[in-house]
Amino acid sequence: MTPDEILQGLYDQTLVGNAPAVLDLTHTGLDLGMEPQSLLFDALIPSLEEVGARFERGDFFVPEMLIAGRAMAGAMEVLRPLLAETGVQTIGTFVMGTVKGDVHDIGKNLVNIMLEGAGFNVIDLGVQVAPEKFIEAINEHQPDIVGFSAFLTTTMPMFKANINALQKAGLRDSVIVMVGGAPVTQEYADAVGADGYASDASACVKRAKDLLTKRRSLVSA
Ligand code: B12
Repeated sequence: MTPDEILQGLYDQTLVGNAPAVLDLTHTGLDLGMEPQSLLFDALIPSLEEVGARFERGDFFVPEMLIAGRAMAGAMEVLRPLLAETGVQTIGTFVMGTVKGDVHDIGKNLVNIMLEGAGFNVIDLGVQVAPEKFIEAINEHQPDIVGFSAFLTTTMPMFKANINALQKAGLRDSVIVMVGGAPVTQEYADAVGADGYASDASACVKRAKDLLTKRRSLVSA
């Protein structure tokens, strides 16, 4: 198989939720020397975007979204250690979770992988994380940054609820708040009072590092 055939196959098989084929193609691509990033950004993610577009048009329903998501998640398990491969020292601690009421975790998991690859110690609280659970984790792990992920317009208001909970617990000034997820925008992040937003995993890493550097230079000044 050629690299182009692998990418096309990954795209097509993710679209129809054929998890075993996606896994096979992932392994074949890697055996051929293809970059894990290419498998992810040139095939798997575009395919899930198409799944979302079809769902929106009414051509796909929840079961199709679910099996496509599962097929992608299987490939991610193989790609995870390769994407996160790093020799760098820990540069900070990042507590991450998908907000209460929301079960989407593929985007969050991808962000986690990239953060780990960049040297962050990531504590993943999973999905449907209630404000109290974020507070508990912040008290326990004293992270530099907390990240809230939301993929539904109906769960995005949990950002504000989480930030209010941080304020109430007296923790708002001790942790940088980042938000993200498919429907989130910079304007929305600003409106809820988050410190940072990023539209994708690599932008998140860059923004996280910038925010951390800024915070540390303020503290030491
Ligand atoms: C797969 C999927 C599912 C799967 C989730 C599986 C899983 N384990 O995650 C299942 C089937 C469970 C599901 C369920 C539902 N879904 Co859904 N789902 C999707 C789909 C197709 C893909 C999402 C995805 O994983 N994308 C891939 C990743 C890589 O996306 P990404 O946005 O590029 O991620 C990047 C950024 O968001 C960012 N990021 C993410 N998190 C964070 C956090 C921080 C801090 C930062 C800085 C950045 C950041 O970095 C990521 C990596 O680069 C989307 C369509 C879409 N295009 O998004 C719909 C979509 C999100 N779902 C949608 C809907 C409506 C639902 C349901 C309500 C359907 C229903 N009627 O039941 C339920 C809700 C369940 C719930 N309570 O959460 C809608 C949301 C519409 C809206 N605006 O609210 C979408 C947009 C589909 C659509 N076009 O209508 N879904």
